[in-house]
Amino acid sequence: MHLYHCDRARSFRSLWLLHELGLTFELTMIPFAMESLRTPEYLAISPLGRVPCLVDGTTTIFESGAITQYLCEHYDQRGLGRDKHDPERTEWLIWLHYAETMAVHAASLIQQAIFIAPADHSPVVQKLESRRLLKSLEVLEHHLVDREFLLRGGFSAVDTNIGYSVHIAHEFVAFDTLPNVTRYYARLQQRPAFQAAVENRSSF
Ligand SMILES: N[C@@H](CCC(=O)N[C@@H](CS)C(=O)NCC(=O)O)C(=O)O
Repeated sequence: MHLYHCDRARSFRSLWLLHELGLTFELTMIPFAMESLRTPEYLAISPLGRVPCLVDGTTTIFESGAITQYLCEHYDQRGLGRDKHDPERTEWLIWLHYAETMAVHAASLIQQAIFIAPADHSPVVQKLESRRLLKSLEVLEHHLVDREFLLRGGFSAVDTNIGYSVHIAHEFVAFDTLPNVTRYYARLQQRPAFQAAVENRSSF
């Protein structure tokens, strides 16, 4: 199995989950820049030139949510997925996709920070996206009032998707009004698989 990853990008979710599942894989780091992601070689693997992209034998998968679902359906020996008969399946799916709802706001802020020259930064976009990101975190804050992880059944793969969104949101939004999210983030940061992903490691 082979994962294509950029530092701080959504591919963090897949890298973290590969570690949580205890899988062996190869990691290709790509600089987080247009010219590195749009080479003909990479576009042949990932048609929009984005990360993550996972190649498993003859199967190529892009979209971080799809990679989470694929890994759980094919390689979950640790109970991190929820199959369609599981009572927590619907909730698992909601959080899997909510992770992207959160991430689009953070992605817009990252774009301003990385891809757009400072002279072209838009304070309006920055204010609007920060506010919408905070609103999306408030939903999580409310959900985490009586639980340690997203599902009552304990840590699951969707915590890697939402966890990345929280991890990246932390760079742009103050967490002072979010005590439950703050504790949740601290819990996630303690996981060895999270730490391995922060260090872009392919094994730990
Ligand atoms: N919905 C996709 C989004 C993928 C995506 O946009 N990834 C970003 C990194 S976080 C990327 O590759 N950006 C490069 C670009 O926009 O050119 C997913 O969840 O995988």
